[in-house]
Amino acid sequence: MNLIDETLKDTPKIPVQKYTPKDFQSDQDVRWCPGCGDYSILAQVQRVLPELNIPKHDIVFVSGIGCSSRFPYYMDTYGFHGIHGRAAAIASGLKVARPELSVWVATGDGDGLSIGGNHFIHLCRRNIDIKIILFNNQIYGLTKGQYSPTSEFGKVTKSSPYGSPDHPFNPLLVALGAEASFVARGLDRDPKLLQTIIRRAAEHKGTAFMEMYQNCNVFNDGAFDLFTDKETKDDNVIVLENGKPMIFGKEKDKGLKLEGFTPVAISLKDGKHTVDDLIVHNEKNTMLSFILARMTNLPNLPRPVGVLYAVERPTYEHEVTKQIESSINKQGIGTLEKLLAHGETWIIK
Ligand SMILES: Cc1ncc(C[n+]2csc(CCOP(=O)(O)OP(=O)(O)O)c2C)c(N)n1
Ligand code: SF4
Repeated sequence: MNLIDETLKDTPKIPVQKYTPKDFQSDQDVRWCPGCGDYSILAQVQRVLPELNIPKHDIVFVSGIGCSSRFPYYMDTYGFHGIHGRAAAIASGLKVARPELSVWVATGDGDGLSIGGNHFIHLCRRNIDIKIILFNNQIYGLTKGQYSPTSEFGKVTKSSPYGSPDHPFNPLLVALGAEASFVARGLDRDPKLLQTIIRRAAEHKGTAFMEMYQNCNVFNDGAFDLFTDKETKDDNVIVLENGKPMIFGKEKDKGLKLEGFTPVAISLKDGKHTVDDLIVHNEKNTMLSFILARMTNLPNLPRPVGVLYAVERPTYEHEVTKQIESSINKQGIGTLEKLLAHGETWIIK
């Protein structure tokens, strides 16, 4: 017994024509502020999707509420603009009911980690095959500049005029702690890196979490300049590549080594170190992924970007479908009446 509607099986899986990025642009005016980092992320998603050869009618973008959550309007695919914080819940229901769809979540740091934090961790834990793009601008954009769960300690905003007294969430650590099977970080001003991450996430079977640093040039301008500006980027960012030693710096003259569990930045020109001393990136190493994610909060270390972690494990929808199919094979298709009258029942007199 197959749970997927038999009629859907006839839906052609191969697009009739080869798509181009333009095919994924909707007829809606994009209403983000000029210069907003959201544009770049949208453009890279539209660039990568044609490569995936998934028919447009099998793709769904689900969002909550926020500037970034306007994303589904701008994609010429199916979409669902949900309610604040509930994109993960809506997308989970959709993917479990229709496992053949390619389901994506577009969410903000407020939407996904504050009001939606609980749904987010359970989506990661269950490993439902959903791609999550978290637009992290470290601020509430749509509601005009209140501090968010990723805003830094001491941040002065409209809702924290004397500085935020909150310790911020580290989205990568939250996702890893909830056991997401794919965890990556991208930068809005690095289109190539974004494309690599989006492509890898799309190919991953399981919950793929992508934190995207996104500049809100109206309410939190320059939050990530150190990591995106041409002048400072190379010395402050380390681009992770699986199987490669961790080298960074404008002149590729710096590296990362481990002293116990502590990552340390070293010079490759000091005569004391060679490439052999450096950490070799391994996307399947759980401990290493935590060490890399934790570097976000440590001073004097470059910010890791790229794919931190990618492992295969069974998806929730696969397990659920298997269980239902095996029950139906054993017991036949049930009815609501049979279910209500089954097992322990009482007659109240
Ligand atoms: C239940 C509920 N609470 C609060 C709001 C107000 N609200 C709308 S968007 C938003 C935060 C958006 O920030 P973020 O998710 O970081 O997205 P951004 O706008 O920065 O892309 C809030 C608090 C709401 N719409 N619904
Ligand atoms: S308020 Fe900020 S996040 Fe929202 S559209 Fe404008 S620049 Fe982008």
